[in-house]
Amino acid sequence: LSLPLCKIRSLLIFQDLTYLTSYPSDADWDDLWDQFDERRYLNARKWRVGEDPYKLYAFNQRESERTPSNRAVPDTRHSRCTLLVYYTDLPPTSIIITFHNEARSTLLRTIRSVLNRTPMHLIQEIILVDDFSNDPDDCKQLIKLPKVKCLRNNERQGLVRSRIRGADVAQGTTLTFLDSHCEVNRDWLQPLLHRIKEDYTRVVCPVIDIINLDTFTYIESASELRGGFDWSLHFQWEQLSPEQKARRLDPTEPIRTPIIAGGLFVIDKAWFDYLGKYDMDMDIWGGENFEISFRVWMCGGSLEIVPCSRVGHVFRKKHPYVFPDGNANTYIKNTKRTAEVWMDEYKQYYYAARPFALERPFGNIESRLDLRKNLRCQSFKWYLENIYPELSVPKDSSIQKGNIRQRQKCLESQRQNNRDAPNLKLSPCVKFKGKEAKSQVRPISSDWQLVTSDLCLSQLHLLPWAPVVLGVCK
Ligand SMILES: [Mn+2]
Repeated sequence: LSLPLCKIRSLLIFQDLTYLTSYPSDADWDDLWDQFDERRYLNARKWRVGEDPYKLYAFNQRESERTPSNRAVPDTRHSRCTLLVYYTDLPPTSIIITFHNEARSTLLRTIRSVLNRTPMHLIQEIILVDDFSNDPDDCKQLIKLPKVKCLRNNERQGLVRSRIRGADVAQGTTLTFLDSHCEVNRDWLQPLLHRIKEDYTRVVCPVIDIINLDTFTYIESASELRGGFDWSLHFQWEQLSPEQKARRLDPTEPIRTPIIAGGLFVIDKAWFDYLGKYDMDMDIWGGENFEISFRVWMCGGSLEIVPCSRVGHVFRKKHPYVFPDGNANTYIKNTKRTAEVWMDEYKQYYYAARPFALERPFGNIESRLDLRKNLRCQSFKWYLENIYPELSVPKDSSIQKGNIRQRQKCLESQRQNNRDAPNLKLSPCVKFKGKEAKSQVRPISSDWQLVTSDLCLSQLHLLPWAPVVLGVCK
């Protein structure tokens, strides 16, 4: 027997089955569901013939509504996962689901999959945080379901402040954050809570399976992936290196990840509070996963993906909702706050990759800098050396800022309303107090390249009056 000690202990405790009494009987379940009129809830906001089924949610609303809320999903775990035994005295968790104008069918299926595939004694509560959706009933009507609570924001707060609101009222000792268009798979929660019971500083994620946005088919995703990113703070899934793969003798073993995708994870509540929750000044969506990932690693915790825990998620190609400040601006504000607080001298590479961020406002970060100091967190250099050595530091570290000049004129960026990329044009060079005007400054590397990462000077169309912009290189 090569089982670790904790697993042997679990095997012994497993004889005690008294905890099973906390499951409602089948009849009790039927009663609970009867109190909730599912068909009425769904019909009230159903897709209607003639409407574009992708219009509201950027996934196929019609197909989602045709998919039963209690459908079975394929068990996508490695077969060896079924042999693992977990602590039987795991503490119940508070599941926090925030949403803004989510489709009722996907929201309900998320909750129902949780209720169907989680031992009831492990659910302290399911806290829905409705981030000011148009219809308050999307959330309110769901409190008829067992364990479900509903909080509603009086104005749009975004993911971060909504999650904090849910976390602050949570009564469980752990917090389980879920997206509002998921389906949890069999025994998804136990392996996650088990890892935290062993070590409360672990922040753990399931493997995220794919729910197809057109057909709603549940598809197994590769399990030997981890989270990575580039200097523009763009998240990407990465294959484990051949060496890392060779070291993995047990496919059920958790994978340490430099960064989490952010939508789905479990964290000890006291640890979450101690580490400073989230950065309250981040808006709507995006970038918060970098901030919490750097903070967890640099301040004494760890991040891991647990292959025996599987949760399906509808991946979309675009956001179905409005960013009041523009999608790119919000992402830049959030990632700029992250870079300024956590990346030390390495933030120069972030700015080199996202030169627009240099000009963007990002609010006050003093309290986050204080937090970092009080927690005595490691440097970003330490993070790079120990947690993410695969991220290569650009050799050319000397990025200068300067203007691009033709005789007396300088290349100048001109911001337009509701546009992510500003126009560029030649204007008379301007100086304020001996310094170049901000709109005329561009980052330039030591070999005189205009540093724009994946952006190139381009024209929107080929007509002679087409404006010059910084656009994606083709
Ligand atoms: Mn999502």
